[in-house]
Amino acid sequence: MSSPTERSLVLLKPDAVRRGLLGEILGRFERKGLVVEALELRTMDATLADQHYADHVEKAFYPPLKDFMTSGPLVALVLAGDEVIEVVRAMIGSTDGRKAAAGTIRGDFALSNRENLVHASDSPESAARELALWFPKL
Ligand code: 3AN
Repeated sequence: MSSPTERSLVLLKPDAVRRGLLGEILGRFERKGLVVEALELRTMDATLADQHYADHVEKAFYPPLKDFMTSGPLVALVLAGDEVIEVVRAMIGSTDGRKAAAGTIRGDFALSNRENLVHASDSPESAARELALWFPKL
């Protein structure tokens, strides 16, 4: 018996929208074989930012991160597929785009540890929390 398909909450951040990289990034996920189950262009407000980044609100890097994440529209996605959480994390690369491996999305297109193009759930627990926050009706 196959296990139920896993889901991940993925955000194509405001820098991805501004830089015209939506097609490039979404295309990589599609070519990998992942399925887009929901997709929405929306702007994060302060309340949603504080909820989404609940683990980071006390950190020094949070105020500029919040400013950036609320600075313009982003694309919120639900991606589904076998082991999608781990697969997408590997595809986006490490947090700091300057250190992310070539071939990853951040490694190929980001030169910052704040404006790093993509957010993706990092565990089944964070995926469940983030999916409920962004797509409560799904
Ligand atoms: P990731 O997105 O790789 O899971 P987290 O969860 O550690 O990284 O951090 C959440 C977000 O906070 C990152 N995507 C990045 O935009 C920002 N961030 C993390 N660490 C720093 C830092 N040292 N300076 C600035 N921004 C940071």
